[in-house]
Amino acid sequence: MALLPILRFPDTRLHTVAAPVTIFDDSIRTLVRNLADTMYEAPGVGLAATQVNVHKQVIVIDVSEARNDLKVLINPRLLKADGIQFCEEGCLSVPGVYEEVQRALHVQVEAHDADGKLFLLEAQDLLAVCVQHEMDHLKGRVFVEYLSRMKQARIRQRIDKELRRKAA
Ligand code: GNR
Ligand code: NI
Repeated sequence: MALLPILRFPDTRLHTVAAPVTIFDDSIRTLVRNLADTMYEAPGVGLAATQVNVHKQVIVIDVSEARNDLKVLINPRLLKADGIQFCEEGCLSVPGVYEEVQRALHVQVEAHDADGKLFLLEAQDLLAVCVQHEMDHLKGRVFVEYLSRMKQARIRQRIDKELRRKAA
């Protein structure tokens, strides 16, 4: 089992735009397995390759209670988004921060699985939130960027203070 280190906000590498996967080979399947191991170990309900400094369009998600429903989304494409929901989001790249974010209630996404097979995913509620949160990571976007300037400033202050405390 390989656990990968997760980049922490405000690391600028989190703003890198991920490239599409062009070849579905063993290296992609290994990346998917390592992402899943890292997500389950964290624990989190999703993880994007961007968060482990691999800038390819690869996402793993598991929102199931039993942690046995892994979804792998490679080169995801949003086909439809409708409705509105508010969810208290967290992010493994911004530990300790939980804030309400507005998202589409329902999304339809087309993606490839680890073997390169194209599939359609219809998602709502938490799964839809997670899909949108992870697809944002692939575009270099972190959920705190949706918050007010004031909330972002407070988060940065808190992180700076914590870093200074660790350095002291
Ligand atoms: O573990 C996670 N929980 C979560 C909760 C609400 C909305 C989104 C998420 S995703 C997050 C894991 C993560 O950082 N994925 O990028
Ligand atoms: Ni995240």
